[in-house]
Parts: sequence; C-alpha cells; structure tokens
Amino acid sequence: MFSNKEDFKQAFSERLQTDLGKKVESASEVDAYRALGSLVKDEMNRNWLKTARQYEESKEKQVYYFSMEFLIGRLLGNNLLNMQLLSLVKEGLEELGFSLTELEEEENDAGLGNGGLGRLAACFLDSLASLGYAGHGYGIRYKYGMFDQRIIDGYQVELPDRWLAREFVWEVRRPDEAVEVRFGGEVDMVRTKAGRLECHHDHYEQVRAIPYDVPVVGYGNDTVNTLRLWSAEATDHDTLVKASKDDDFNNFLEHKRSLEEISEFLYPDDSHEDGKRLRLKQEYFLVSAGVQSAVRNFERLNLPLASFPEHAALHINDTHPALVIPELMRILMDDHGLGWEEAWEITQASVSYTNHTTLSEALETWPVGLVRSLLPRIYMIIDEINERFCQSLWEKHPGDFDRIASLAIVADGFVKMAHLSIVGSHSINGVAKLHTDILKKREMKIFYDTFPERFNNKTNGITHRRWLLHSNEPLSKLITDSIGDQWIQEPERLEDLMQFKSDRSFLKELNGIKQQKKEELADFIKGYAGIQIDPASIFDVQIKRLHGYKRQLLNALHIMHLYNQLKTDRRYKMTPRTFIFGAKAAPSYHFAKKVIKLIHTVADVVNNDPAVNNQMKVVFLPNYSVSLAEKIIPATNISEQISTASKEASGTGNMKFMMNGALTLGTMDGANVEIHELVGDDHIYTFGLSSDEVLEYYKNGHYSSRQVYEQDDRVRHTLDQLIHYSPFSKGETEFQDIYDNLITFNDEYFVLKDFASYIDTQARIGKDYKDVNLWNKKSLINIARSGKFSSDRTIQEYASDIWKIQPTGILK
Ligand code: 73E
Repeated sequence: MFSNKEDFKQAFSERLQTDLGKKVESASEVDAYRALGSLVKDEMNRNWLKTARQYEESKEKQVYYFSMEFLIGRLLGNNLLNMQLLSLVKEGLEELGFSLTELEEEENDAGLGNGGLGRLAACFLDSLASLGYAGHGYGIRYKYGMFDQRIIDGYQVELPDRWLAREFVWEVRRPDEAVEVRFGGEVDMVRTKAGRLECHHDHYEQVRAIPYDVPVVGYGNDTVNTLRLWSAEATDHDTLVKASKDDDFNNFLEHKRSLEEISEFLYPDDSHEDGKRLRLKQEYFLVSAGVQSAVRNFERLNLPLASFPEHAALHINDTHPALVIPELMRILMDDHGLGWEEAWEITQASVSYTNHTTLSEALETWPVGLVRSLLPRIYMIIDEINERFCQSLWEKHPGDFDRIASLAIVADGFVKMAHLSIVGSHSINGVAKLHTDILKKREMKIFYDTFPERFNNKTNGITHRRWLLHSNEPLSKLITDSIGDQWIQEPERLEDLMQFKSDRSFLKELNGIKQQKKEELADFIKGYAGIQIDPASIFDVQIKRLHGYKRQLLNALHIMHLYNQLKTDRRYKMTPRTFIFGAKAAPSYHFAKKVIKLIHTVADVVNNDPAVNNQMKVVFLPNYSVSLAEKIIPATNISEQISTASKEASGTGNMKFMMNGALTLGTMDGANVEIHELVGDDHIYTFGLSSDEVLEYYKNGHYSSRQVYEQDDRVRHTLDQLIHYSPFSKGETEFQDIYDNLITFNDEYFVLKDFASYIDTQARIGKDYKDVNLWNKKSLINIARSGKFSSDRTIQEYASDIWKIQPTGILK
C-alpha cells in the first residue's frame, strides 16, 4: 500500500479524512493514532490472509500455545518495527507535525497477564512469527486486564483496568469461528444397539465463545500468525429458553451476566492459586473453545484423525490449560467415535507442557466435587485416565501403595493438575537449567523416574526486537554501526561486540548512551512521580511482581541500613544511588502490600532528609507495566534479581536488563545461574545462599533467623526500627507484621541470612562503579553475551525438540 514516505503521508491523510472526518491540521493525537492503527492493520491484512492460506495448502503442523495470559503490551511500535516501516512512518509523521512516540503513548497497554508467564507467551508469539513458524496463541479476551495500581498514602489501591474503553484497533471479531462451551448438567453413558457406549449430556448451560483475532507480524518476513482471544457471550438458544421459562427480564439479564462474566477479568495472582470456581470456568472455557477450534482447523484438511498429532501441537503454558487433555479425549471419543486407546495415543502425542514454578502455593489442585459438578463429562474422563494410570503403575510396581498414592491424578478428594499434565503429555519442560534440575531431582522426582524421556529443559528467552531494537534505539544503532546488522536476525552474533571490550572510545560511546537513557528516565520520573533524581547516580532497579520470595524487603532493609550509616557517620561517603521500584501486589496478599507501604515510608524519609538526599533517592513507580519496563530497563545500571535461591524458576527481566547493559546483582537462582555461566565472576554480582543450601535448610529445619538477629548488629538495629520508635515506624505498629514474619515466623525466605552478603556486595558495587571504563567493559560483556537469551533461540529449541516443526510461514 505504501512503499515510500510520500505514499504513506497521502494514505495517512486520506485515512484521517475517511475514517474520522478529520483534516491533518485539526486531528488530535488520538485521531492520528487511530488512523495510523487502521492503516497499518490494512497493510497487514493481505499477508495475514496469505499466511493462513499457505498454512492450509501446505497442511503443515500448527502449534497452538494455550495460555491464560498474554501480556502483549502496546503493539503499534512493534508492528511497525516488524513490518520494517518504523523509520518511514516516523519521518512521514514528523513532516505532518506528529511524533510517533507520542502516538504510541495513546495506545492502551494490553495487560492480559500478571508477569513473567504472560510476557513469555507474548515474546514466544513474536519469535514464532519472526522465524516463520506456524504458531498461534489461544487466550482469553478479558474485559478487564491486570488492575490499575494507584498509591494512596503509601498504600496500594486497585482500580479496574478499562483497556477496552477505547477501541482496540488490532482485533477482528470473528463470529463465523465461534464455538459453544458447555458447563454443568447430567451425563449418561448409554449403550447403543451396536454395543457402543454413547455419551448423553443434558441440562447443561451453554456459553458462546467468540474469537477476537489479533495479527502477530513477523520481523522482516511476510508471516502473520494469529493470537486468538476468546470472549464469552450468552448464546441465543440459552437466553431464549431462559427468558421464555422465567418470563422475568431480570432473571434473563442475571443469567446473561453470569455467562458473560467468564471472560470479565484476569485473576491478579502471580504464582498463586486460590481455587475459585470462576477461575476453573475460565480455564475450561479457554480449553474447550481452543481445542474445538484446533480440531475444526484440522478437519478442513480432510485427513484421517490418527494423523492429528502430525498436524497440530497443543502446548499448555503451565497447568492452567491442563484440561486440554480430557477435552481432546472427549472430542475424539464423543464427537468422532474413537475408542479410548486410539484417542489417548493421539492426545498424548499432541500435548506438551511447560512447568513454570515449584512454589507449593501455585500448584493447582481442584476439589473433585467442584470438577464433577461443573464439568461432569470431563471429570469422568479424568477419573478414567487416573484409573488406567494407577493400574499401569500397579503392574510395574505391585504392592507399592506409597508410589501410587504420590503419583495419582485424583487423590484425597482433589484433582492434581500437574499430575494430569505430566501423564497426558509427551514432553514436560522446565524454564531454566536449575529449575529443570530441581524438577527432576526433587519436586517431580518420582515422575522423572517413571518417564525420564519426557523431561527436558528450555531456558526462557525474551524478544530482542521489543526489548532492544525497539526500546533502545541508540544502543541498537551503536551495535549495528560497529558489527553490522546481522545480529538482528542472529542475536548470538552480539558476541562480535567482544572485540571492543578494551576499546576506550567505544566504551565511552556506550556510556554516553546509558547516560542519555538515564536522563530520559529522570525526565519521565519527574513528570510521572514528581521526584527529581540525579542521572549521575547509580540507577539500581527492582521491577517485578511483589512477592515474599522475590525479596523486595531485602532491598528495602538495605536502604534503611544505608540511611542509618549516612546519619550516624558523618564521614561515610557512598557512591550516589537512585533506588527504583515497580511492583504490583496481589490484592489479597497482605504481606506484599505491607512491603509496598514500607518502600513508600522509606522513600518518604530518605527523599525528604537533606542530610542524605543528595546521595540517595528512592522512587516507587506506580502501575508497573510492559510500557513502563520499556522506559526503565535501558536506563538501568544495576538489575536486582535477588530471589531466595531455588524459588525463581527462571526470571526474564534479568535477561532484558543484561541485554541493555545493566549488571546483575543476583542470587544463584533461575536463569541468573546461566547469566553467571556466560559472563563469569567478574561481570556479575552474586551473593547469598545457594539453592542446595536453601533446600537443605528447609529439610533439616536448622535455620534460626533470631540467631542472625542476635548476632548481627546491623540486622538487629534495622529490624528494631520497624517496631521501635524510629524515623520509619514513627512509633506506630504499621510494620509489626513484617517484623513478625522475619523473627517470630522464622523468615521463610532467608532475608536475614542473606542480609550481610547483600550489604557487602552492594558496597563493592558502589566502589566498582567509580571506575567508569571498567564498569562499561562489564556492561559491554553483558550485552555481548546476551544473545543466548533471545526467545528466538528458545523457540528454535521448542520447535525442534518438542513440536517437531519447520519454518513454513512466508519468508521473504
Ligand atoms: O520465574 C518466573 C518465570 O520466569 C515464574 O515465577 C513465572 O514464569 C516465568 C516464565 O517462565 C511464573 N508465573 C506463574 N508461575 N510461574 C504463575 C502461576 C500462577 C498464576 C500466574 C502465574
């Protein structure tokens, strides 16, 4: 449609006129954003159709990535980047008096996820399309995404995220692809005259799943895949029956609402499950709609059902969509008349599962009574899978009741979704080497002993297109100017930057870019949070969900300790620091909310004390999101990755920071271990207990936080300030719960145990930062070694080891 700037300007002006009735001169930023969005979407449409046709004609295997979360963020800039139209459009708009950056800010940030798990799904879609793989996302079109976080008086307050209030320009409603999903009712197995068992399901409630498709454009190729987000609507059939029966309009509305609430909001809990009925409904809604749609796509190929696994891979992002397994069984048996064995073979060969966490509170288990009443047919199938699985264990290990009890899918009145996922799939992967080792050696050991060939590791990754090319243009330009642009297609080529590690003028340029990004962030923070920060100070950043195991508390206690040092020792000098936080707490997570309050209290004391505030500042940026991360990460010097070793399965923020030249201050946890392996001791700051030590303490119960408190003056003094009169407590009991958590309840996450080594390591960082050239060398080595963490590498591994697919998209 437009191949040069002049064509673009004309098309854009016409679009403003035809869609919005506006002239360029009188169009607002929102108008311009909408016109541009609609223009770009048209541009993508041709290739979208072409890609779909190509997949159908080639009958190539399609990957369906089932996830309850897709944290896609804003799409305008990224779509332009991937279509290689960014500079053309930017310049064209400038000539018409608009700034592309400002137009990008008009887009609502689609927050259909909590954190790492949802963002990973979004990065994977970008890599799948960019590498030309036929891979699509299936998710839910939540009316309200991740809540809008406000801070009032230092406390978190949650407001609904009305991201759809303004039209979402990228989606296309596809009623022609709608399917029905059934809940409740009664199931009877009836024997036919021919002797077959037939399933009769009656008195169920039916909801219509309507897909909204979002195009996913590959970088520099013509592949356009699909993210299909399902929305729940009351079916005509159901509402009519209901209305005529009750003859009561209020009941009718009530009923309609109860069906539509399925896709109303995202559960705002990261790494936690609370077993709510509506959540189970959401999970089955996604699964049933998605599997029906995948089977329907397969039917269009007119091939025998037995070949389904050669044409479709169903991947489940953690156990949340684990019902894919019994749902596919149901469709194959009840709708297509297959026998159990045949259906089971197809199901297992099609499904693969990623585990993202070993935290016990995140493991999904559903009460049998709930599953049975909400999904009677699905429960029957789960029960049968369990029976057959236990039977096969009995044959291999007769009399070993303990083994069977610990592996069973249904036990003690609960359905264990992780067990169902392992038994029903051909591949189970962890998300970093350490995490996969912990799964194999500890958490899933007996399963690993039973099915060793199914377990494998796929270390996470991030798309370098969004997280470097788009969010850090000056750095990308420096890289391309120095090593050429091949790294964009092959990120491992970033390694070529190693030749500059002792090149002072190159390192100076690198420093200049970091400085520029820090100044931009300082300006942004002035406007966003009203706090003036010093761009010459170390930007020390912790942005992630607030959780006990992620230990934002350790960071906050360290700041209190530094404050005390500055106040008590007039000669104490520190390298100036700005501590930046961004974090949402789950609304019902009391402890996490207290930590947010503590961070604000510390910020208030530090920032308003003239005796210290020229050496340190503390900033909490409310409503942390993908678009905030894009502004913060390029400006960071220190990336805080300080989880209790063994608890963070991988982390992906750690990779984004590394790729943008920040140095990691981290425990030997998750993918930090692999960062350490790549850069070596001198280019990362590690501290604290190892995962083996932590796990050993959990086993032997020998840890005593009170002992640490009694033996270390710094710990005691800082903790006492939480409950005794101090600038932080002001004599109130606000932080008693935090104190109790650390002392009375023995500090589950070893904050006090790691405190001393954290303080020492932070002091070392302060010293090292002063040697500008050496610091920039460390920074460069991090960038150069970060190529491994491109999600392109991760997706290539999934493609060859798990999904067995080749690129078949439209490659230029
Ligand atoms: O370590 C991260 C990991 O990098 C892990 O905590 C996170 O997944 C990331 C991507 O692999 C994660 N989120 C959840 N479980 N693990 C989760 C659990 C329940 C609800 C929502 C998210």
